[in-house]
Amino acid sequence: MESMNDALRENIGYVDGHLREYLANDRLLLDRLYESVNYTLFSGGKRLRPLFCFLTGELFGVPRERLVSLACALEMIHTASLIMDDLPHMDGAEQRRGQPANHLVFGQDVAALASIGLLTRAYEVVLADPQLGPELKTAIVERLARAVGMSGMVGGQFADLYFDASESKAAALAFIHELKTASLFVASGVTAAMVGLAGEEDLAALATFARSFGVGFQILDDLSDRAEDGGDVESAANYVTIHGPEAARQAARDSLNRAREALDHFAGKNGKLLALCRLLGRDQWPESGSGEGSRA
Ligand code: GRG
Repeated sequence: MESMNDALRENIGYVDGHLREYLANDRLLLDRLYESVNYTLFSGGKRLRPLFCFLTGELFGVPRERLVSLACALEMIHTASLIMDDLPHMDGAEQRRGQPANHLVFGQDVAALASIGLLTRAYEVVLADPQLGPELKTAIVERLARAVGMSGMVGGQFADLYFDASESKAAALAFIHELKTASLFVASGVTAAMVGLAGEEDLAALATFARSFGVGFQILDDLSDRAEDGGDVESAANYVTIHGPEAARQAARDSLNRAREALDHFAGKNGKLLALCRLLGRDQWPESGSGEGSRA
């Protein structure tokens, strides 16, 4: 477990170095826009989607240097979504990672532009990457756009905002989690595998893995939000508020176990991704006796 923690830390430094290059401001008049972008981009994110991308690439022998633009693009998309999610007409959050939300520091107008600017820069850096051929780049950007748009994060956010908790809760929640959160993990894995010229079966196994990982991750995130506010803050409908923390913990466990089962397809080279699943779920069940590949 320690080694995955070390990998996480090392990964943050590696990704941050490249993100700084991609987000360097060379226009005098845009200082405040870049400040807003960089304020949230460098406020302590775990860089999980880049790591997910790199670890998936390793399955296909792709060195992370070849995945840098893609990994940074994924983090830019993620950050853009957080800035937008915090805006008053969305989640209306006042804090992000223990600091005032972007719009409270820079104003809603600048925060909205920072979000769209980052999202657009994500596509730009992939398309400008000389390491990736034109067909591959186009396919990657198409896959990223699908994960972000109406059939991905935007659709999931919409469903989350207008979700009627009294109607078919289980199906609606699963739909929201898959679109809002899991779709970017699926894209992180699938696009890295595309760089590794993965075949259809591998891509399908990866998508199954990443979808379950992402759903489990979202439920754990809702659980940790509840732990932080002690259950006092009236929060939006989610797995925890609807089904309670015990059922939520079980659902997260089930999801992460499904993710680990999907990794059986990559037996022999799936150790790091399995370790990432364990790291994610370690507060939810004891680590003792869980060898590589074992189920909680
Ligand atoms: C892409 C601009 C854009 C919009 C898409 C606003 C929106 C539409 C979607 C919001 C999706 C959202 C906020 C999902 C929550 C995902 C989640 C669990 C985030 C927390 O991820 P961590 O823990 O965060 O990886 P850190 O802080 O480590 O980066």
